[in-house]
Amino acid sequence: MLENYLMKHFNKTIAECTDEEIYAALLLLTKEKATKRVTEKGKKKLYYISAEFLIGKLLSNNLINLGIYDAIANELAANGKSITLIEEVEQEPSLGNGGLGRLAACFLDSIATLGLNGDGIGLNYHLGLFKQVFEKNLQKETINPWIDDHSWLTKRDEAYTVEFGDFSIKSTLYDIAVTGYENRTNELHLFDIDTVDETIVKKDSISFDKEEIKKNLTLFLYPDDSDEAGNLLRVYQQYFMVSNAAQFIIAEAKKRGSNLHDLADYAAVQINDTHPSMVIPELIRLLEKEGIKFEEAVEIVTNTCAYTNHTILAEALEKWPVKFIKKVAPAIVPIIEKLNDIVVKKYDDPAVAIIDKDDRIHMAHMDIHFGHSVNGVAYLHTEILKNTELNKFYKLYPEKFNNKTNGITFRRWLLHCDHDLTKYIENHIGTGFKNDATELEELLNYIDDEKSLYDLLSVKAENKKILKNFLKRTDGIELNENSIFDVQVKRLHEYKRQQLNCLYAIHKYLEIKAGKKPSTPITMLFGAKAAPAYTIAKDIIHLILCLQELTANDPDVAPYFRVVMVENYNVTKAEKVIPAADISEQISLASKEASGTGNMKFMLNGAVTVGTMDGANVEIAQFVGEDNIYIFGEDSDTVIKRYADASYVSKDYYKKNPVIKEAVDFIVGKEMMKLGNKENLERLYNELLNKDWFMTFPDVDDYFATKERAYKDYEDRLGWARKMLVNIAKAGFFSSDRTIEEYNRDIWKLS
Ligand code: 26V
Repeated sequence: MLENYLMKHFNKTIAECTDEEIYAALLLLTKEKATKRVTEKGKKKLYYISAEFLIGKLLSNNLINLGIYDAIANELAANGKSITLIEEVEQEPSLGNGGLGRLAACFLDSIATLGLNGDGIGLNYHLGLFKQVFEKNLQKETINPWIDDHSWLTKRDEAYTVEFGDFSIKSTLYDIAVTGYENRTNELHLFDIDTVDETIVKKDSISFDKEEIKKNLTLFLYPDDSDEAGNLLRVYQQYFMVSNAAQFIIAEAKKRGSNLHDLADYAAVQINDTHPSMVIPELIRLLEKEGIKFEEAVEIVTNTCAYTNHTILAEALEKWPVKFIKKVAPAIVPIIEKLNDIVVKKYDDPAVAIIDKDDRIHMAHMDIHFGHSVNGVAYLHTEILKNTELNKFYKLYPEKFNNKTNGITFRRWLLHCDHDLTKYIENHIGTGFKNDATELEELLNYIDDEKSLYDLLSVKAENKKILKNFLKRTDGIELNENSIFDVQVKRLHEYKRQQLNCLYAIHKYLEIKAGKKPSTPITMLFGAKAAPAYTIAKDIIHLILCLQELTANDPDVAPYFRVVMVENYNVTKAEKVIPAADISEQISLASKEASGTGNMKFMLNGAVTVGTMDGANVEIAQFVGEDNIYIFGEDSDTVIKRYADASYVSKDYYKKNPVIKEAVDFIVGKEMMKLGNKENLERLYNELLNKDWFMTFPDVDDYFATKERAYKDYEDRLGWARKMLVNIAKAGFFSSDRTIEEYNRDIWKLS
């Protein structure tokens, strides 16, 4: 297939082409095949609006979804080429940050796979999220240009005008095809402007003039918001995204036959966290311009829009000062004020108002009052929203609240990233699980079959070797493939408690120095980016990197125990790390991780979770049963109570518990001071000792003991393989196909 294509278009054989040329040809071939599939169906269409789409590289995934991966891989191999090396030519799109953006990408895959008519809408950030490099054991941010001559972006003719307070600007639209698995093709629409100027970014940094909106509007995802100009830029980005979205949605609905009074029958809008919330007043504004009265426009928009909440952390819930919106999008200010008036007249409680006494607009409040659905992203998270964080709103609108436990696409997180495990599963239960993930349960028939269990261990061992070779090449890291791979990869945030894992690393290091050697060597692997202005998060990275250096260079310790951190953790690295993991660290402070989706990816790839009863870990625990997961720590009720009565004093734990004291003191001890910076290490030490806002210390004893238990159980290889098999078998519920079926059934109602 490929050879014919190359001959026809380039007059060359596969063997004559470079990997770059083959990549370019595959890109064209895939685009052609994708556009030949069904793209429209039904009158109603979903628009999933999101500031992030962490889509990862697309070549292999598209080949799989188009059903031609094996044919192409075999054809390449027969001509002396490797699909793996060709994959490496592709740049990973830098359009997302963490779970929220990756979830959006998994959802697009499932929407298309289920044959639903639904597109994504976002922004085409030229430099996206920063690229992380390590220098002197510190994170440094550099630019991450990802758009090259061979990108998946296709420029469209459509253009809209967005009116800001101080100027108006014409947008440009780029589309990326979203290929469903053996089904239709949808689109991801990314809006941009032609005047963006990458040269305004200072050399070797990510700093730029934040006030030059025409040049910087779509440069970066999450530009630094530590000052007013940075905050304003984020508002410019958000309004640009939703104004384009609203114009696009209305134009498409009209084309499909809507008279706009019936817009809710033609469009469903999902607001992914609060970044796109201004779509509500913007749609109302446009409907009014089309001659619809304000009251009716409000009703239409309410019936069209639905909101997903992804966090209970107060600092992450957006509240924009009215004066910002007055500057950026003055046309929607009177609309937001009228919406607030409706709320204030109806409900005599300032806590549920949209505009507060300090003149700040609570974006989530607007979504809840003027959307028809509010969902959390895991059972526990939704319960906390209903009973605590958003309780006042739940009392007003119990019918709007619903849970949609997150999911992941098995195309990327099993079929693409773990070929050997996929084959293993096919050999045991056939291929039906690819369309119905719950069929994975049939693997349980092999729970007592020793050969199957040993084969599963071999798959994992092979994946560990693949990761070893990969990290040697990309990061210069030398892994011991015979060690336990104990992995924590995710954004760096205090609530995720990488610092708790670090305290364990210190404890283990000291234990080995004192002569107590583990019977199986251990590798603790981290990957995480910290937001550029998040000081303590960067201090934690500093600590991890110092521990990496300490454990690598100590001959008493290195053979038994190593701390390792991969640089610039992204989707591409995740695809190699996750299949190789033995232990999945999901150790957030209970109540704080809305769901987590990494936890699901690890489980699906046969890693066993060490985690708290938080987010979707709760559901994972229910599915696999207590023998197949390592749960530790205080539960969410206890944590919520501790916050409510402000009873937690970290120093008390430090004083009472010698294990905690020893590990915490080590952070500022002489070994660390030799490797790291006094300022960073002391700041982190003081933070833990005097604040520890995410309550690390109360969970230390249980965490350490639980990890020891997991390491001991790992030695019983057959016993461990059983746990792996149960985790894989029970992962079916966490397919994003299931999640999307629920969104469609309860919220979107597409045919
Ligand atoms: C954002 C920020 C930005 C400012 C500093 C503090 C802070 C803390 C948290 C966040 C997270 C914003 C929303 C988000 O990314 N939530 C993630 O969504 C995932 C998909 O639903 C979910 O699996 C993760 O648990 C949740 O953290």
